[in-house]
Amino acid sequence: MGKGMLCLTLMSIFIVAIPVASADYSGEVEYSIGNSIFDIEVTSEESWTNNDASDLLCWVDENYGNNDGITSENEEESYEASAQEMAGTEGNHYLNGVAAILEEWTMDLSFEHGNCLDTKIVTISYEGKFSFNVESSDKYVLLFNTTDDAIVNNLQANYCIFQEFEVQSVIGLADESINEECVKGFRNAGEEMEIQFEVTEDEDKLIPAISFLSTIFVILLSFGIFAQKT
Ligand SMILES: [Ca+2]
Ligand SMILES: [Ca+2]
Repeated sequence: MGKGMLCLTLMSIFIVAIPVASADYSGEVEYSIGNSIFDIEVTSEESWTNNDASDLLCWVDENYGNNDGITSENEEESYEASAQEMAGTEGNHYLNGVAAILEEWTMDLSFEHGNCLDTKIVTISYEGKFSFNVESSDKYVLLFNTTDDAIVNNLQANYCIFQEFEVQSVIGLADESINEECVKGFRNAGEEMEIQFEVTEDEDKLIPAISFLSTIFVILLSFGIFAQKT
C-alpha cells in the first residue's frame, strides 16, 4: 500500500480530523492510586519511530555522550540515569492548586545501538510516583499543565484513581471516556486538563448507616435482656 493510500484509509477511519503532528510518536500513560489520592503511581510506555526516533537518539548522543553520531550502551545508561535526578522536582499535575512533587522516576530505553540516523524505533518505559502535600477535602480539582508540543496529542492518558470518588467533569482530554474507576483520553497540546471529582456520598453514608443499625441492635438486645429479668 502506498503512503497516500494509507493516509486515505486512516482519514476514513478517523472521520473527525485529529490534529496529528507527528505519526512517529505514540504513548500511553497510566496513573493509579497509592495509599491515598495524595500518592499517585505512574507507568508509561512510549514509542518513537523514524525521524523522531533518530532525533531523540542523536540528541542523547550529543547531550549524554561524545557526539560522534553513534548512540552507545553507555550513553543510553547515562540518559536513563538522568531520570532519577528528577526526584524532588515539581511535576505538571496540581491537586486543589498544589503542585505534585516527583518522588521517584525511572526510565528505560530500548533500541539498537549504532548510528543514530539509522534508528527505526525507540521504546521508552517510565515508572514513578508523585505526591501532593494538600489538605484532604470533599471536593478535588486535578489539573495537568499540558505542553504546547503537538506530539502529546498522540499520548493516551488513563487516570485510574477514582475508585472512592465520583467524577464531576472532565475538560482538556480528547476522545475521553469515564467509568467508575478511570478517566481516559488523549492529551490536548496547549490545553489545561481539568478533572473535578468528589468523595463518593455512599462512602459517607455507609458508616453512619452501620452505626445506626448497630445502635438499634444494642437497644433491642438490652431490651431483650431487661425483659427477661422482669
Ligand atoms: Ca556516541
Ligand atoms: Ca535500556
